[in-house]
Amino acid sequence: MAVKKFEPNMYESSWRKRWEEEDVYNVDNPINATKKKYYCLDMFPYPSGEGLHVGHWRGYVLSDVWARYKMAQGYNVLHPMGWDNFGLPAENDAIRKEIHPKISTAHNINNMKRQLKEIGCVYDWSKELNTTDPGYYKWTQFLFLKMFEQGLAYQELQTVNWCNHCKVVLANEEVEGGKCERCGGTDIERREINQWMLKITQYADRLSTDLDKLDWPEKVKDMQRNWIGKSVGANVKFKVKCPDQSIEDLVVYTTRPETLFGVSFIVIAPEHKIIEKIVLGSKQNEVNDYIRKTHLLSNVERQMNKDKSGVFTGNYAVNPINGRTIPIWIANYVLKDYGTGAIMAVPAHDERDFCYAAKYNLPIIEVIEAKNVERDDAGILKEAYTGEGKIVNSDYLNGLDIVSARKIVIKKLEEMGCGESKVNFKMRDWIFARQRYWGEPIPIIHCEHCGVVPVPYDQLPVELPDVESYQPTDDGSSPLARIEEFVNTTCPKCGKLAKRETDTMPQWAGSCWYFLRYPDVKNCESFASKDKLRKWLPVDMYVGGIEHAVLHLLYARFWTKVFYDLKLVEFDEPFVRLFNQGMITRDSHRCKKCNRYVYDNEIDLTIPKEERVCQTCGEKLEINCIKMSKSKGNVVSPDELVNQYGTDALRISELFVGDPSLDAEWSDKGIKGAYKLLNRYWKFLLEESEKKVETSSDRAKIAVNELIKDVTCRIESFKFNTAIAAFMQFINEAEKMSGEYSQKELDNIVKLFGPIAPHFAEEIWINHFGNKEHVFNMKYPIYEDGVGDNRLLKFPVSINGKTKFFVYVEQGATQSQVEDIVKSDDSYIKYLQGNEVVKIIFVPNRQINYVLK
Ligand code: ANZ
Ligand code: ZN
Repeated sequence: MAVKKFEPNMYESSWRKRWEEEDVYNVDNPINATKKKYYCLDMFPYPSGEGLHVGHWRGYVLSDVWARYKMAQGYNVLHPMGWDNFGLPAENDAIRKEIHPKISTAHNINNMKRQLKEIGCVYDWSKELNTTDPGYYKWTQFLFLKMFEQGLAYQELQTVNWCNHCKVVLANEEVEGGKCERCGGTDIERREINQWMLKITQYADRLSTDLDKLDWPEKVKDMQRNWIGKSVGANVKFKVKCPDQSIEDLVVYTTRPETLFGVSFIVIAPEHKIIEKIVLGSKQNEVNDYIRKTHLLSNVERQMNKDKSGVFTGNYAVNPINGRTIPIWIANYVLKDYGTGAIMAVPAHDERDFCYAAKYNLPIIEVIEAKNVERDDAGILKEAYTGEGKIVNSDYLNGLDIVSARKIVIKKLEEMGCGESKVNFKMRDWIFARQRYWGEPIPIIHCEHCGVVPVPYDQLPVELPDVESYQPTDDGSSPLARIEEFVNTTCPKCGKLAKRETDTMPQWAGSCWYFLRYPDVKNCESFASKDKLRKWLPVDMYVGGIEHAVLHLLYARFWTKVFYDLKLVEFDEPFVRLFNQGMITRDSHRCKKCNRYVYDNEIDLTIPKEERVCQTCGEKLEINCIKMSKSKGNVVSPDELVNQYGTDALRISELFVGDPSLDAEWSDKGIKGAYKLLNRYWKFLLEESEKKVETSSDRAKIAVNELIKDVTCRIESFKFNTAIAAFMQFINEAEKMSGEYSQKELDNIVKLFGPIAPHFAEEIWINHFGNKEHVFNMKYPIYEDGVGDNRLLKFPVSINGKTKFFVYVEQGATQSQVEDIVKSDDSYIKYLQGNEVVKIIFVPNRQINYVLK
């Protein structure tokens, strides 16, 4: 019986067309009304002009398999897509090509949308959104004003990182080793400007502790915890007598108050205000010199600086716990913005303090008994001891452990009015402004009489005006500052002439709340209706790369918490579950001499790696397997692969390339294997169906039932690669049992394919099996206990310890019975015939293992 040939290109695009026409993925479609909701979200893409490569595909395929699997479980799945369209890349790109960002990004979106549609995802395009659409950023501005009203948005003079090449202030995370990460090399200059800030620090504690309630990878939670940097300790007050005889309080922050008896000096940051008052006259010149020198260094250099230089102020402070006087030093290893900008140095138990004490010959007082350590002849530690131990040399604390001593010291300090427990955070407030064109205008008006006035809500959006030159200005102000019609306005309070804020919001703004908008994208009355928010949020599954582990995810959590406090939303965490997909890597070729990456079309990939040379200069190429990226010349485009093998084959090879959570090296062989696999199933399913078998054999029932179990539990645990492996293994057994499958078993196999190869499953389901309903609206098959003859077992046959195939044997079968069945199996010829068997290990009802010579 000849069945129709497997030709995916004959049906894949027409299925996509039909799904779109029928609007099957629209969650508001009445057929979905009674189902439970499930919100599956991909991280917001930025529409770059480069188009998608197979590395991008992976993330989209992974989340689509999950979304389709949830649909097959009976959920109404919202899987939306949109464009994070503002920001520097779009702006720089547009400047380079001399096209207005509006036009170039629209072009990019069209291209990317076409490419995304080829993946066959269940995106509900009726919910598409774009952050540069005034109907969207109206609400970004609205939410900004809500924060402004709460005092969470404020202006402050900031020393900023300025890149003279990009003409832009950089966030700290955009600075790498003192250089601009955007243009990859310009030295950063420090400038003072008045910046809009968001007070994320007010939420630091909740952002840190609420991580505990999230079903996120531990790694990401740790990265956020470290970023927030919650530190529990105490502030301790030391008295200082100034040269003018007045007494000043010098407050230090310490996480180790139990070491207070071991303090041998104090160190303050060179910027500390108290310096003006406490330095002795004789030391003044030396101190001034030192401070001038540190100011020449950037913050980055100061932190990298291994040399613990410093200067003595000539003055002393009094330790409140024992009245001892200790010298006060100034050194740049103490940061001005952390804690109180002053520390109590305990060289015996802190490495930095130890180095400093060693260098300047300051005393080292051991207060935690150090065991098994090196000491000099006088018994002094040779390095800082940071471990556990009993307290020593500390009067009434002696003999206590660290934790109890800490409690006692804090209590004592509080009684004396000399200190208190204190929590600090490393995280700083968020600079929320850019002096650039392509962003949401900050909806603020500056009035000479009334000061900073918010634009009234009914005047939103403040639209981004069209400009002729969107190039940044040399003096650092936004290009908007040049447009008089935009800048000049009247004050909403007093009606007099006033000026608009010309800074725009940073790249991150639009993605801080987009997940709230998707369910209700067209709402003009509010950023989203209460009903829709209640129905759809929070997001059940968020899928994206680990590169967003900190900033985007932290910012989105922060905004959500603010809106929760304002009763704008009813949940305080936006993403219940998070999945980070690994990246696709591939060999990149680089010529050191020409200092450039060499593209595939300039290399003969069939010759061995060691022999590949640069065509321009003949130099041997440096080959590294790194993240796929256009700039590294190692991308593989999906377009040709889809043309040749079809979307489903590419989907399967993306899934099979490795554990979804880990990086994986791309191999062009994968797609051939995937195509073959689909081809085999195609033939098998169509041929078996034509046989019209009434009831399946027991072993066929068991085999399909086992496949259901393997595939579902592997999808559940996000191990999609092993789910594909289950399909591969099954077909080997299945072909041997030809003629034993009824339609019911075949139907289940097709349904299992639904989330993975949706076009393939739909084509067979409807056009060959004659069903009317879409396959993705069918319930996913469920593993059943006690299928088939209860006495029949699916029995693994191993060769040298590795399972190679399965046979079906009766419960309790003896070794010789099993051996006979193995001999009669088709796979016997392939694996065993003609080989010398040294030993057979048989475990009744479990397995048989042939050890070959
Ligand atoms: C005494 C002490 C003894 C300390 C000891 C450590 C070990 P985290 O966990 O990072 O919060 N410190 C405080 N403010 C600082 C500043 N502005 N710049 C540099 N260092 C600062 O660490 C807090 C500890 O770092 C504090 O505890 C303080 O040194 C130092 F055996 O105080 B400790
Ligand atoms: Zn006014």
